[in-house]
Order: sequence, then C-alpha cells, then structure tokens
Amino acid sequence: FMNARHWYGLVGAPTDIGNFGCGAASGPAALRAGGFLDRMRHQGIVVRDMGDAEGPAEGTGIGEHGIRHVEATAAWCRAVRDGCGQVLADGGTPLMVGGDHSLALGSVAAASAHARKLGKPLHVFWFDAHPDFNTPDTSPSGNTHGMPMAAACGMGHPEMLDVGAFTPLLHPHDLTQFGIRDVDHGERAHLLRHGVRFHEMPEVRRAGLVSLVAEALERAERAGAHLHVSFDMDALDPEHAPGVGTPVPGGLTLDESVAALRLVGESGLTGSFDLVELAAVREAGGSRTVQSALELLQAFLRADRRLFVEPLAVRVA
Ligand code: 5AB
Ligand code: MN
Ligand code: MN
Ligand code: MN
Repeated sequence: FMNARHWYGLVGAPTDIGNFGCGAASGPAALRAGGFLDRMRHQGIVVRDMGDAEGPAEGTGIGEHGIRHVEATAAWCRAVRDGCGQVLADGGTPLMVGGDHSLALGSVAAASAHARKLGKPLHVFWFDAHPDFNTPDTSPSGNTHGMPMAAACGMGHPEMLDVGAFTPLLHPHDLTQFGIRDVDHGERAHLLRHGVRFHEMPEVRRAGLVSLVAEALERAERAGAHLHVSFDMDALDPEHAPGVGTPVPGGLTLDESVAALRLVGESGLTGSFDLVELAAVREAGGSRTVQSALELLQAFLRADRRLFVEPLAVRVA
C-alpha cells in the first residue's frame, strides 16, 4: 500500500556567488530563524529540512566577457541540482531556498531531468523584477544571477550549460515570467527572439497578476507539465521586500503575490519551487523581507491539497 502524504523537502543554498557580496547567502538561515518549519508543522504541513547544499566559499575570478565566478556558480548549481534531485527521487517536492538566483539553474536541472523521466514537458513560472535571461555577452554586470534562464534554454557559458545532464533544459516557449520591470538591452532581444512570455509590470497592472497566472496554469495543465516555480524576492515591491540585492521600485504587492501563489498551490501542478534572493541582512532590522517570504510560502503550501489529503490507498502488486 502506498498512502504517504505529499511532502516538500527544504534544500538551503547559502551563497551569493552569483552576485558576490549581495548578502543572499543569509537567506536559508534567516528563513529558518524566522520559524518557517515550526509554522508549517503547526499547520500539519510536512516540510522536511534536507539541510544546506555546500559549495565554494570563495569566488573563482573574472573570465571572458567579464563573467564573474562562473566555475564557483556551476559548482553551487551542481550541489543544488543533487539536493533537489534527491528530494524528487524520494517522491517529494523540492523547495530550494537561496541564495542568489543563479542557483535556479541547479533546481531547474533537477526538475528537467525528473520531468523527462516521467515523459512530461517542463514549464517554469518566474516571478522576478528581472528576466535573468542575459548571456555573458549581453550582461552589463557579469553577474551569473542574471543568466540562469538563458542558460536553462541552452544559451550561455559552457560551465553553466554543463550543469544539467542535457541542454537545453527548458524550451523558451515554456517559460512564463511575471513582475518584470528591469530588462537589459541585449536581454530583451534574446527574450523576443526566443518567444519567452515575459509579463512586464504595465501589463500586470492592466490584466492583473492572478489572471495572467491563471492563463499560464491552464497552459501548463493542458501540457501535463511538471511545473517549476521560481520566486525572486525582488519581484515584490521594495516596500514589502527591502532586503534584496537588486531592489527595483514599482513591483508586485504582497497581496497580489499571495493570491497568485495560492492559485498556483491550488493547481497541484507544482513539482519544484525556489525562493531566492532573500538578503535579509541588507535590511535594517531584517524582518520585513523574511515576513513576506513566510507569508508567500505559507499561502502557497496551504493551498496545496496534496499536503493535507491522504491519497487513496493504492494496492501495489
Ligand atoms: B536577479 C541585471 N540584469 O544582469 C544583471 O536578482 C540584474 O536574480 C540581474 O533577478 C538581477 O546584472 C538578477 C542588471
Ligand atoms: Mn532573479
Ligand atoms: Mn531579480
Ligand atoms: Mn523559439
């Protein structure tokens, strides 16, 4: 009989290698200290703490096109890939807590390999002020946290393309982005050329975040996709998340983000989740951003019926 209730596995990734010195390395500890696991336990939600992934503490220097610490980034991404891959192999849903957003290349690599094994396409929902679709030649900063989605789609530094077991990990048409408001020139050309759906703030204001997310959920459902959700805390307006490395004004409200993640949770489609760029140390007092992160995760997890309802006992031969 198989009647284990669905569970999430927290994989911490305490590094800011993708934007060295930005403070996102403090994210997993800040979320744990904020009482995340207790709060979930009190609500009957099973989140297993898988501990922290490990990677290089030091950068590995500046390479061609000014790309920064790409070897160290790839090492961290491989550790995250393996941590998330283990949760998936054990039947859980990985919840990767960063750390900077370059790490999503690791969690997406795990999700993509898992989806392929199940014969499902991978869809990604990307909540962010930024598309993170730079390649080394379009990046204005050389920071790898601005590059993971281009790399997942097969474009970027060979070290990053090598994180997954295959490349591309994701078809650009299966990537949907919400909350975008800071796009670099060459990055915009990449997005348009490859047909990424990137919903910028004016469109979010006009159409509403929840209805854009609902549309994307319908697509994912029709495709029978493994859905990977990646939430960069800077998607939120700095009023709700001042403790991030790259704040951009004019962002999502906490309320609309909670409503959107609740809808995503209700869909039951999510096979893997990231919460990243939580750099609470950058905020005086440090608690507003952590509180927002807790509210987002709670809204999402509480909406996921799989966490509360025991599946019908299935007799296995
Ligand atoms: B984040 C910028 N586009 O490439 C770049 O926070 C910012 O993971 C990237 O979304 C921000 O350096 C990366 C200017
Ligand atoms: Mn990001
Ligand atoms: Mn961002
Ligand atoms: Mn295309």
